[in-house]
Amino acid sequence: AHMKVVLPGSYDPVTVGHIDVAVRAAVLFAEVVIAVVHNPKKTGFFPLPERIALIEAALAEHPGAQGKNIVIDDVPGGLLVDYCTRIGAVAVAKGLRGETDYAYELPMAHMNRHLTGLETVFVPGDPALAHISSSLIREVHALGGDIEGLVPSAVKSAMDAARADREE
Ligand code: COD
Repeated sequence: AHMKVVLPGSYDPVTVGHIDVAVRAAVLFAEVVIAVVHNPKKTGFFPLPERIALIEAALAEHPGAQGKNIVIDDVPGGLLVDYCTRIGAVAVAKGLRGETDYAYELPMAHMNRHLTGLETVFVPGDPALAHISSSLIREVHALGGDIEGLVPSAVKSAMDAARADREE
């Protein structure tokens, strides 16, 4: 069977931590769907189409992603489990940076299994990348800190351009 896994997130913006987890998941599953979830309550930093374009650029520039079956899709709203049913995914995969991620993710894993029987697979992230989150990237960048190496180069360029626009 062609086992498909969904890697959901906000990806605002995508980081090298996200890409590392996607590449690991691609070793386990025939297809990895990076699913950009639209949260109507959040006005994100990047609009959805740009988040998707930046993930595409990130995959193109990451040597480990070459030849792997990693695709990108958007989840327009509604329950993640319903999206997974619609596309025929067997599981959701979540990257874990540490205990805090686990504590946050476990109830969601239980709830998703309660709702439709959808399973969750936890993928331990690279400990060298455990300090990287989209929210800290946005904060450090906004305050003038260096995010080189923490995000794909396309993301750094796009964030620098967004800041230059704001300062104009
Ligand atoms: N190393 C390892 N893993 C990482 C790293 C890193 N450096 N950085 C991020 N990750 C993992 C996170 O642990 C997370 O699992 C994933 O990457 C995505 O992270 P974000 O920050 O882009 O996305 P979130 O946390 O905002 O995404 C939350 C969801 C959108 C997945 C969640 O809210 C959801 O499923 N919403 C859909 C609506 C729904 O069904 N709700 C009910 C859920 S029970």
